[in-house]
Amino acid sequence: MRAISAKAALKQGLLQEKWALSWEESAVGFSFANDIATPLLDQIRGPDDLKCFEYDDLLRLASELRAETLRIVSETGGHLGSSLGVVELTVAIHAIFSAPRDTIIWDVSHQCYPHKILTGRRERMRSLRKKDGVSGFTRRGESVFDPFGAAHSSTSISAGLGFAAARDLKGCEGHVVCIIGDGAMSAGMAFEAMNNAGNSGRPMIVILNDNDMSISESTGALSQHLAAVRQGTGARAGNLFENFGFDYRGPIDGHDLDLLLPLLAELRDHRHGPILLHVVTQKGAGYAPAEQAADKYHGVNPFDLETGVQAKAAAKAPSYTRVFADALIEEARQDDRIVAITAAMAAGTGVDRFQTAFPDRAFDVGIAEQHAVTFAAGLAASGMKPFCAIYSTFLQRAYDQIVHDVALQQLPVRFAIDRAGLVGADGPTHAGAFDVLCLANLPGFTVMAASDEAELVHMVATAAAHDHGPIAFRYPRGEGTGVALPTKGELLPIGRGRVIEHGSQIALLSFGTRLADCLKARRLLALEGISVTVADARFAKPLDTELLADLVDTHSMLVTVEEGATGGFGALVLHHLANRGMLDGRCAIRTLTLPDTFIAQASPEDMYEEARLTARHIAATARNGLGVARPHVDIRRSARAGQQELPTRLHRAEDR
Ligand SMILES: Cc1ncc(C[n+]2csc(CCOP(=O)(O)OP(=O)(O)O)c2C)c(N)n1
Repeated sequence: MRAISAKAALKQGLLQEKWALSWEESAVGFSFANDIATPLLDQIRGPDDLKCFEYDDLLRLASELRAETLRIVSETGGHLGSSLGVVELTVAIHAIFSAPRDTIIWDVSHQCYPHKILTGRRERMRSLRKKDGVSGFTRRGESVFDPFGAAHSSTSISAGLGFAAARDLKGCEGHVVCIIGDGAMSAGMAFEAMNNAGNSGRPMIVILNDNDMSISESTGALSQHLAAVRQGTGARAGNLFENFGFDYRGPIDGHDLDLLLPLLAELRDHRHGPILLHVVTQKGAGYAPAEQAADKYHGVNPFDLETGVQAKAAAKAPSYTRVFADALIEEARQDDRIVAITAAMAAGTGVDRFQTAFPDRAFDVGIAEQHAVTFAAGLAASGMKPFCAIYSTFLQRAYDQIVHDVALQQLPVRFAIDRAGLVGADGPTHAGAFDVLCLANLPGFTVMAASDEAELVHMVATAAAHDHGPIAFRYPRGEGTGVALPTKGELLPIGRGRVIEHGSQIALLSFGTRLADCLKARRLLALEGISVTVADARFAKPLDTELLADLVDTHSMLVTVEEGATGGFGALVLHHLANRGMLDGRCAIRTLTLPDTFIAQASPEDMYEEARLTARHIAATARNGLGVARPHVDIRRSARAGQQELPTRLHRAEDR
């Protein structure tokens, strides 16, 4: 790595003129070297150190902070564009306010890297998003400077109002500052909070960081309104926020410390009710490859600082997301009632591909999962075939809409649940753990999980044809298994699983993509002479009761395996078997689920290792269980002879 001057960086198109100036002033040069000089940043042990800096020093500090953020994320990967956009804002906030006495809350908190660097975590930043490392989001357990954890959006104003109310009730001092993006501001929860905060009259500060970007471009009327305000062509934004009971300042350039510092000082001294400062920033600011990218480098892999090119392992198979999108496009060619809905995750869910094919039939409703679901319910009630493509973790926000608006009315909304299971570096806030137990316990819901990408194609077709109530199918983050893809999806018989491999002693019943690990476990057990059946349940609801009866009758041991929390597929299997008297002294049963903990960030492989859901763990569970299971007898024959004749043996508690 070499250090180059700002002029050279400018020439190479890595830097725009506006930023080159501050690089030049900072006298550190635009450096790609790992040992870049950061003399001012080196003096910062915590935010109080900023208080001794003069204005010029703060300007230089911002340059160093931007360089440091870039350098770290180029090595670790992570949320870059949003962090680059708030460098000056972060410096200004910590120069004016006194965290942790003042409460600083970052909405979503994917933009918190500069904040972490300034609040004593600089040395640990290379462990960002890694196992046992610094979280990519604010986390209460990580630092006193993170008073409130986040990762899902639009929570900051509600939480901030909670802090403000507690402060007032306890008779304490301290400012509450919430920084929220224009994307996050569009969600219902932010408006609910403003409605409450504006009426409360409690002093608190909301900084609206308006970069006119969500992950993709911002959508919706609020976004248009803010654009008009920025351009000075429409109503003052103040009207909107003032009508909610907030004082309003702005819009101002959020990269201009000259403007930011005095305004924040004014806000600090403003003690009369809530106030909103509207700052305009640029996502990816100060790094040309980010500024020019369509997604402004929202989330990046490690990348080459000189070129901006991200490291990417060659894909061995298409991603599940892509397979879903392409399968849906195929179905939509045959049926013009099919429409796709995303809540601000067009690229993440593949709805962007669908939108390219059918611009009028794709809806990006903004960060609004609740609305997305009820909007889909309205479409379904009108005879359309809505596919709501939402990550498992974000679907949590729309549970009442799923129950009340969809399930209760038995409306055929199709839920395409992406990122099911553990997701890796984003950690527990993004794990898709709870959708099965939430959905499969609702009357009339059909719930499927794809075991590979070919199955996903079939499930898209099955969902498209399913008009008798809500139906969901889940699939994980990342690449498929590489199986051949069918040219056309087949209709799966509802509530029917399939046996993949036949054996005689142990049955592994998988729901989802742990099927591959079950097959590996089968091979491991075969080495020990243990004969294993592997089945793919396909459905958690309705359960394939015939398959279950068959597996229980003909094996000494049944192990269910799923990438979800307890209370899901395995629990439904146990309920069914228990209530039919099929646990009474028959086959030993174990249910492998995610453990009853929130698993910390790590690679997906490490997370599954911790969850004890790998082939090795499946084999060990089966082997241990077989040790206590009674030897297999042909139970089916005995059962036919009369249940009372069956040997009684208590089902042992799970001993994982
Ligand atoms: C409830 C919820 N839905 C979706 C997301 C995924 N998401 C993460 S960041 C983001 C965009 C946020 O945009 P904005 O608030 O404007 O911040 P910016 O990245 O532009 O700084 C989205 C949709 C989320 N974090 N939470």
